[in-house]
Amino acid sequence: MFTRIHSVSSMSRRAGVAAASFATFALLATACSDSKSVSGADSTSSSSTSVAVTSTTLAPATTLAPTTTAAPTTVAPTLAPTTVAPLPVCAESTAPSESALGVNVIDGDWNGDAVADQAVSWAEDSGSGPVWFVRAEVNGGVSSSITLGDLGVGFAEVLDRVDVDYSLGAPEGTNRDELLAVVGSNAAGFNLGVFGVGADGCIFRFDSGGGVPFELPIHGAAAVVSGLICDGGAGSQFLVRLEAETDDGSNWTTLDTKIERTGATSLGDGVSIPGEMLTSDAAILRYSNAECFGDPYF
Ligand SMILES: [Ca+2]
Ligand SMILES: [Ca+2]
Repeated sequence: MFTRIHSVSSMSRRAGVAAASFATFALLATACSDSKSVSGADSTSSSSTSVAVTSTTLAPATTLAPTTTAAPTTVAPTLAPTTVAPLPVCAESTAPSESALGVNVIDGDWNGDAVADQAVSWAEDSGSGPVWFVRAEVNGGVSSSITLGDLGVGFAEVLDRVDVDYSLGAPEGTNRDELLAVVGSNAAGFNLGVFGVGADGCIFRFDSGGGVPFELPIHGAAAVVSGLICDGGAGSQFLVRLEAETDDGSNWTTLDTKIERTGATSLGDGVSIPGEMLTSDAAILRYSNAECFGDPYF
């Protein structure tokens, strides 16, 4: 076909050239048109591709090996430094020696913290006679003592815990046991003393108001007797001094006196209740002894 085109007239050739040019133009136009078409097709294709990508199922993500979780480190809370109150320094803190005599020990809660404490009484041989002591040992607190000294023919012996002022519902720590002890003798019996541990943590001996040591005689003479009981009721507890006397050995007049705490370290007489008894009344025996919710101490 190309050969046949070369064999026609120049007119034809021009026409052919024209045709060729036209064809070229047409081809260019077509190419241009194709370009637009391709361009449009590309847009469409691009759009289609976008949709295709969207619908493509993604390959599952690579499963990562689980990260080992480190156990949380427990950090102990930092405690605020505890301020420990220094233990009190008491006037005396004598302890029984290895050669102590007449040692006696009782339990009680002298500081009212519901933890049992101890008290001890004993004597030390001074070379000219025994010197007696009473000591309170507070668990978690201090141990302090009182020197009773030379008691002559008498002796000291802690007997029991008592309460001279128990009150139900009293502020915590204020219901403290007091301790009852023999602190000497009298012509017909023993003298009792009452001790306690004060707010300062040290032992003290109750006085009768003027610095004179408070003493309760337990006395069993023929016509005059005296004793002590612990009593209480309605959430209270206290000591009661019992006294009785007789003129004929058969009829007794009695006096029950409540002992009240009249100060931080003092005891005094409160209300008294008079009465009468016969020697044949079993209860008269209480008037010459001491007991606190149990068997008589003597
Ligand atoms: Ca205690
Ligand atoms: Ca008390």
